[in-house]
Amino acid sequence: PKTIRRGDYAPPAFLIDTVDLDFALDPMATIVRSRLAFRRNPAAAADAPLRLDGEGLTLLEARLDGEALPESRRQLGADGSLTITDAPDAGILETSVRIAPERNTALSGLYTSGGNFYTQCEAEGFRRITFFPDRPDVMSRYSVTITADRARVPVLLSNGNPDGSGDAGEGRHWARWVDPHPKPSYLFALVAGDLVNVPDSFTTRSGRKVALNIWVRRGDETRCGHAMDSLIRSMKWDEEVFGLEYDLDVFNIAAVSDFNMGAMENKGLNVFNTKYVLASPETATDGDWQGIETVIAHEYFHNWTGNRVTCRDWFQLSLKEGLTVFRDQEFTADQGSRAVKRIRDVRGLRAAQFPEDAGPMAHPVRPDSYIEIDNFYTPTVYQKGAEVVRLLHTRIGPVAFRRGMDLYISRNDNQAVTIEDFVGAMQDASGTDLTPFMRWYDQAGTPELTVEDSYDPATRRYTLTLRQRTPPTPGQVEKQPLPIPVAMGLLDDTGAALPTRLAGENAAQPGTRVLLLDGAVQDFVFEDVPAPPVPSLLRGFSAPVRLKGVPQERLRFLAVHDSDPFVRWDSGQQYAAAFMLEQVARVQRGEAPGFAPALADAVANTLASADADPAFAAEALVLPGEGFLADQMEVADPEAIHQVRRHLRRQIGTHCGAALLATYQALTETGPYRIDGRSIGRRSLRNACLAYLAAAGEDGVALAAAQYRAATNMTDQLAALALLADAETPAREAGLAEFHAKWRGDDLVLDKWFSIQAMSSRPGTIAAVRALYAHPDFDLKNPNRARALIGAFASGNPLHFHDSSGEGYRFLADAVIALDPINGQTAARLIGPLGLWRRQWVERGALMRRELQRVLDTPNLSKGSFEKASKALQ
Ligand code: HT7
Ligand code: ZN
Repeated sequence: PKTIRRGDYAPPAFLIDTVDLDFALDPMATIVRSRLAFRRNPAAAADAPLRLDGEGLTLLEARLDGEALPESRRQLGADGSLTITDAPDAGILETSVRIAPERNTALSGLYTSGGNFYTQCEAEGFRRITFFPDRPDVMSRYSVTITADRARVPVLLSNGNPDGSGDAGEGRHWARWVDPHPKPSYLFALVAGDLVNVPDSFTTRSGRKVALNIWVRRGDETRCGHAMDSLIRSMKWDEEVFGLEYDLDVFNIAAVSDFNMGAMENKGLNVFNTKYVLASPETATDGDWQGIETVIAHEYFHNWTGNRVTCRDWFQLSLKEGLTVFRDQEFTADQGSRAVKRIRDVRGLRAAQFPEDAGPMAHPVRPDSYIEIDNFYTPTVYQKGAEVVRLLHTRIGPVAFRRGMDLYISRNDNQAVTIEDFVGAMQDASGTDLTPFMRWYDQAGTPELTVEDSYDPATRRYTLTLRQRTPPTPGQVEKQPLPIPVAMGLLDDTGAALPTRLAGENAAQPGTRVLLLDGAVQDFVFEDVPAPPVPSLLRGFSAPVRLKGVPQERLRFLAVHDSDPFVRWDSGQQYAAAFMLEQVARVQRGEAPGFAPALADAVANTLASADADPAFAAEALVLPGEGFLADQMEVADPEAIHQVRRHLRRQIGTHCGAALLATYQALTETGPYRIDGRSIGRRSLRNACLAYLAAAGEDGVALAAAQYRAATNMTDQLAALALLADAETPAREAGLAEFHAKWRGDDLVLDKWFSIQAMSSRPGTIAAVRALYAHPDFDLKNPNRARALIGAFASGNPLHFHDSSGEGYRFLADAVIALDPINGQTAARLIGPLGLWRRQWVERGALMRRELQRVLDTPNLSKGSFEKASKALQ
């Protein structure tokens, strides 16, 4: 397969001003007629032919300026494209093609799910619907007419505003949609079928009334309230915080249960995975509620960052994704606890992006090349991309950042632009030279930040030496220093904040300040420091780096005293992680893991003050995860890590049993289920206590069984069932069977049943996972179900995935090979965990490589899976 390189970008030869599409919908034979008004792009080579992308289309007819095109002037390429020779500089091209949505299991292009029609065009799905220059820098105005059987397909939706509907005879009907805003083809959408809508409305701050609709399957209407509420809050927030108003008369969201990702921001017609729309207390966990709020906000925010201002090419993907993740993170932070949100986001970044940056698929936020762009919707492009936007925000401050956003949008509205355009707007709005920050977009790998310090009592000078180093990544051996904003403060020995004055400054600053480390090593000299201070660094996680080598006693001190909640939480985590890694080393030497009374003290202190902020306390109680610990090791040892974590949980559960039980009982909910931040925090804390109690022994397991039976909401029920699924108790089989019987008819809940079992640490889990794969309710064609079992096992169960027999690896490879011909995109995304073979013992690494090779040797492998497996093996 061909490698696409960023440096090879060339402007499109032809532009398409308007697109008129006509769909005659039929599951096996949909006819798509298209009328394109094209003209030669003055910015491109004058002699380039008119080439239209296409994939799997049956061409029925092609006409140029009203005349049928002879075969001699139209060539169908081996890749499915259509090239017109001797095209005039401007004209009208009409094509008619046939496609079979029902056969489309890849879920890219036009496909059916449950008898309804849906599209997914990002990144390159539009070419599976009609012939078109399917690239984001071709922006056109669309009108769409849809015709279908009225009884089976009563609802006909597309982008933009409705523009008429009527009877088409013979039991069919039609509807027309017009989108006044130019857009790239990846934002095209069509949804049609037997759907019902939950309506609402929003009046923009300039007084325009927008009709809002969420379209779902009959029966799901009662579970859309939270999604609608999140949408309305998002619309309001974007007006208040960024001055951005919605720009159409309607905003439609359609939910579909077969979907390759979370959701899609098509102009005026977002398509969502049902997972990110449907929620009720009985069926959705607090995590699901939070996920819905995030994804609804994210897709809505794309209306300006992505849709009105879009990407010139797919290498610029983070221009829309990193920026929009930053915006959705800020939205959520403003809805509740900013500190807890930051902690959760950093936890997510470290769990997914840091390992990616340290593995074979490491790539810059703006990649240099790809084979299959679908493989680059990654934590690096999304989450690290958001961190880079946050860096800029920290560097220039919120006021200049907002000015920069205004400038970015006003300069680039209705255009397809690059990351330079975004950074350039921030630079011009702030008057700060941001050129060095471009390195964050172009250099892969997670920088390591180390600290040394010294205090001179004679001069009362305190010198902080910051050093950075970025390890080599595939294809990028030499690394440049990056500009790293380090938000920091100094504490005295009682934990009180010291004002800070750097050499050369006139006055001391109170509170947090930001140092800019922009060389490999730099000294920061503070004046008038009365005694040796404790530095608090990287407050709020001001840069996506690994802060290394902070001594344990400083971490303990900061975990208790720092004013910055992120540093308090992180210091506790780093302290625990360092201790746990020491115990892993002991286990590897054949010794028993030890126990740190300091950790039990920290848990006791957290519990004692938990009432002030239960959500924060819950975050502080959870020990660093197995993946996080593995990522700290040069060569991981999943068994030893699991053993140490389990041992420590048991020890803490035993030592702090009384306090844990008291907190657990005090948090028992009596009133109705509520979904505000405090209630969610109380449930998280209560379930964190329960997890320790269950780790400690039978009484705790019995408590989990009782909670499972008594729970009236999915959060508490699932938390208890997950603990039972890990335990040796008769309540386990009973609970799992009862849960299955109760929720068999609910796809989203049943996914949880599969995941819980896939992530169990019990012996025999691999065989259980194989049995679940053969279960009548398992459906490889449904991406949610595939991820719930295969993804949860490979990414969420390091103990069994890395079983020394290699059976876990073999299961994953078998599943990928079976899924690839059905849905290559989803198959390729599952391969990731096999790529971390360099971080495992040689014997395990060999087994992993063998399975990657088996994937690679599969005939007709999709180019996505080829890219993932081949890069993993390099
Ligand atoms: N922009 C959307 C990405 C997306 C996607 C990409 C590839 C294949 C299928 C897809 N579905 C959605 C989602 C987002 O980030 O907002
Ligand atoms: Zn997005």
